[in-house]
Amino acid sequence: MSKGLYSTSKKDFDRSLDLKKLKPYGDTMNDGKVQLSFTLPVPDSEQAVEAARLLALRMGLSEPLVAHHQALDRDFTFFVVYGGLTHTVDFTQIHVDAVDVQVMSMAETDEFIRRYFGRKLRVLGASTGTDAHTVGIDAIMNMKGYAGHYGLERYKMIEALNLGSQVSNEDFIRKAVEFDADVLLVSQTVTQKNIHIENLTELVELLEAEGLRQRFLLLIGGPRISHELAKEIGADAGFGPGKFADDVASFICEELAKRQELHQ
Ligand code: B12
Repeated sequence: MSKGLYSTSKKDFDRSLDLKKLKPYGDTMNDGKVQLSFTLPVPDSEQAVEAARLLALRMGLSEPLVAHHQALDRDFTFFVVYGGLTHTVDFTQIHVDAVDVQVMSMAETDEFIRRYFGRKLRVLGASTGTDAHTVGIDAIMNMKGYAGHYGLERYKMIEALNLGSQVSNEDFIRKAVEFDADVLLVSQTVTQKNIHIENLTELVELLEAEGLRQRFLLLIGGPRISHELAKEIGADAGFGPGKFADDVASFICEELAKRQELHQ
């Protein structure tokens, strides 16, 4: 009996979901509840709390509640605000240009490369420009991998070389030629003032100027890199959080195989 009751209430609950007017879910459908955090460059005070509440109202939160405020130092205050978002999005109209690939296991990938290319694929990676963040590129390349996904260095049919961080575009290209890379992996984490876009654009321009752009499959990644942005910049694909070595290796196989077929 309790099972029947549960399914009836679940049905009612689901019926109030309107994908054309999608809102965040807190603890009831369509309540729009969100929590956000930010810092204001003013001392912690009642006036600062009211400023945070007013800003949340202007962002479209109904009944904003400043759940937490804390002085970071004399002149800065951190806030956590809770409220109901009044805005909605039409989920049915959202189309995203995403990497669409059948993800293979490491063994399947090795077998694919052996059968299809008959040699190891060479993959060169780095975090370039002034970027000192190495964890992202390591996650994709390191032998031990990340979050249960082995990195490219562990694949028998991939020769992976990770140059680390703060590699200049010029050095990266020089090494790519010397290593005779098939694939270039570039990680960009710092996005302040669009520095990642400038640095990646420079890389693409340098490759083009040297007539090398088509020689390499160029994949970029990082916390604010989407496939769409990567394509706009002139790379072949982009990978953000939640993507691992197996996604990258599968894409490499599919794309290089496609290119090989075109040239046969
Ligand atoms: C650790 C860290 C550092 C360490 C880095 C140490 C190291 N060896 O990497 C240190 C202390 C050096 C550092 C320095 C700085 N940092 Co920092 N750092 C972080 C932190 C805490 C974690 C980043 C991380 O390791 N993520 C984990 C990895 C696994 O995630 P990921 O990079 O997204 O990678 C995944 C995907 O994106 C993808 N991927 C990534 N790269 C690639 C590449 C390819 C080819 C592919 C296919 C996929 C792929 O695969 C990965 C797995 O899914 C973040 C905050 C945070 N919590 O995220 C700030 C953060 C990234 N840092 C930030 C900043 C501002 C800085 C500094 C500028 C601070 C300063 N004022 O000095 C400096 C910059 C130094 C420099 N010259 O680059 C900001 C960036 C903000 C922005 N929008 O630019 C962040 C977001 C912190 C913040 N909230 O302000 N940082």
